[in-house]
Order: sequence, then C-alpha cells, then structure tokens
Amino acid sequence: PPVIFSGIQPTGVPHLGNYLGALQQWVRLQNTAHPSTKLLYSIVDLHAITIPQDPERLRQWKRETLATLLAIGLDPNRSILFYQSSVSAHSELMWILSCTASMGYLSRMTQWKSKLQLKDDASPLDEGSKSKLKLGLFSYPVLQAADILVHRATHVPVGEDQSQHLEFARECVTNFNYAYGPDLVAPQTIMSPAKRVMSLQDPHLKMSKSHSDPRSRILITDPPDVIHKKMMAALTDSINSVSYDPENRPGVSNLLQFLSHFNTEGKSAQELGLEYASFGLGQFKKAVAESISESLAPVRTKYEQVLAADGGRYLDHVWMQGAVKAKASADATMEVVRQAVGL
Ligand code: AQP
Repeated sequence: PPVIFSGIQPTGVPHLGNYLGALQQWVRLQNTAHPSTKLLYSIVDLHAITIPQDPERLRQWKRETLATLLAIGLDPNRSILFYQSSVSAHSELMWILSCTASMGYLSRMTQWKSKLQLKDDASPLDEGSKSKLKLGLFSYPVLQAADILVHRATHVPVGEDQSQHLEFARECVTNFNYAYGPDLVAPQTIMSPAKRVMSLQDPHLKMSKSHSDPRSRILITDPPDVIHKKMMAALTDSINSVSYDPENRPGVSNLLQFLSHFNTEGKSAQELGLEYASFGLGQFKKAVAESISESLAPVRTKYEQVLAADGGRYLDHVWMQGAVKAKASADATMEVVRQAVGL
C-alpha cells in the first residue's frame, strides 16, 4: 500500500505559499486516500537548525506549526503528525546515506546558496562561501532523503522548490541499493496545483517564511485587517485594470492565482482575469483580501482552539502519540537497513 510522507520546517507560522503549495494537498490526500494508505506529516525541527535559531522561539514555532496542521484539518487519528527530532532513526539513516551520497551532486544543489545569498554559480570551495557554509546546511538534503526513505514513502507531496531535493532522494536510493541491495524505495513527487506562490512584495521571488519583510507573505493565521493591509501594499504595476498575464503582469497574476485557489467553483486564474477585467487595482485587491480572509476564518478559529486546548497539553498529546507511530514505522526500515549494511 502507498505511503505518503511530507514535512514542514518550524521556522514561523506557515504562509499562503506553504498552505497552497503543500499543506492543502496534505489534507486533500488525507481525505481521499484509500484507508490502507499510510500518511506521515513531520514538523522537521532538525532542518530548522541549519540556520541559527533561538531555542525558546524554536519551541514556540514547533507548537504553532503543529497547531496549524490541526487547524487546516489534519486528523491525528488518521495522519501521523510528529516532530522529526522525536524519531532518532531519521538522523541515523542520514549518516548511513551520507556514506554513499555524492559530494559533487550536493555541491550542485542550489538551496544552500540562496540561504547564504550567494550566486547560483558559487562553489562551496570559494573562500567566502567556505567560511559561511556550515556542514549541516550543505548536507541537509541527505537528512531530507532520510526523512522520506526511513518510512519507505512512495509519494511525497511538495511545492516546486522541493523537486530538486526529491531528485536527490531518488539518487540516494540508487546509491544505497547499488552498494547494499534493493532495500530502499524510490519515492515519486506529487506536485501541488499551486506549484510556486510568489511574494507579495516581489512577484519574482517565492513567498517565504524567512524573508525579512513580513508584508511579503500572508500567514494563515493573519486576521482580516492584516490581510487587507498586506494586500493593499502588494506590488503590482501601473495599469489600473485586471488581466491574467504572468509574463508581463506577474504581481496581478499572482493575486489572480490566490483568488483561483480559493474559488469554490474551481475557476482558473484566466477565467477570473476576464471576470475582474473592469476592476481597478484597489478594488481588485480588496476583493482578493476578502476572499482570502473568508477562506481562512475557520482555520484561525480552530488554530486558537487547539493551541489553548487542555491548557496547552493537547498539542503534547498529539505529537507524542505521533512519535510512537512514526518510530514504529521507521524502526521497521532500520532493521532491514542495519542488516543490509552489516551493523
Ligand atoms: N512560495 C511557495 N510556493 C509553493 N510552495 C511552497 N512551499 C514553501 N514555499 C512555497 C512548500 O511548503 C512546504 C514546506 O516548506 P518548508 O517550510 O519546509 O520549506 P521552505 O521551502 O524552506 O519554506 P519557506 O517558507 O520558504 O521557508 P524558509 O524561508 O525558511 O526557506 C514545501 O513542500 C514547500 O515546497
């Protein structure tokens, strides 16, 4: 039977990019998958520490991320929700995989470069990058591969920014299986319909938790007045009408994408572009803000509820229960892997 695995970093409250690009798909899969399908969704705290984190703030973000997963409709009795660091097999398999993974392949991956704000053609052997680059940030795709492979995941739902990492995870399977025998399973990528949600302040950048300008993203817990303010400040262009034209009007087209993803009749961004053609940009932004606020209202209410439930202990109950199940899933794989490697 299929096994679905995906993860999110607890580096802040998830934004619309995370929601439309990944989390919404997690819920959809949960609600439509055959009952025999195993679903694991992890809050990947070990990935979060590849850049410096304040311990108290990290603990708080983990709780907020878990509360978000529950608020959007993940059911802990159906989906296994857990903190990555509570299942040590993830780290153990990472080590084993790094003994057959290729340095050259890792050097060509681009995400560590963007986190260090380096150019795409920078090499880790440049003097400047060598001193800034920590081993964990460089090798974290191996941990990500381990996250997936330790549960023998067959399918991984992610946004487009993760496709290179999934390719690398398959490469890790090939390398391991070549060395030790066909024990690991190569996962398939499930790309969400909202592949790449763009920043409100720069429609050429993806919306991201770590961008310094909070107006660049809408958090899924933002109240209506905040959503309205961020939307009115969104960067568009000087043509005071609406049309869907991603090439020439990336800002307006990004907003039409939002509207489409929340449209209950399943209208495309193109169709909505025609429908809103006569709107001025101010009036249009207001309509987009209202649509987002309305769709997120139940999520916000549930988020507050689960954070406070049982004096805050409900969340502990959820992750601990998830950890027990995830550990059982990972341990079964590790038995085979240790046997194959001779450990
Ligand atoms: N802008 C986006 N559009 C579509 N999908 C996105 N995802 C993230 N941003 C977008 C998807 O969300 C899932 C969880 O992401 P993550 O938190 O593990 O990693 P990330 O890609 O590093 O997210 P951020 O928000 O950009 O965080 P920072 O700023 O810390 O790097 C993934 O499936 C991802 O594809």
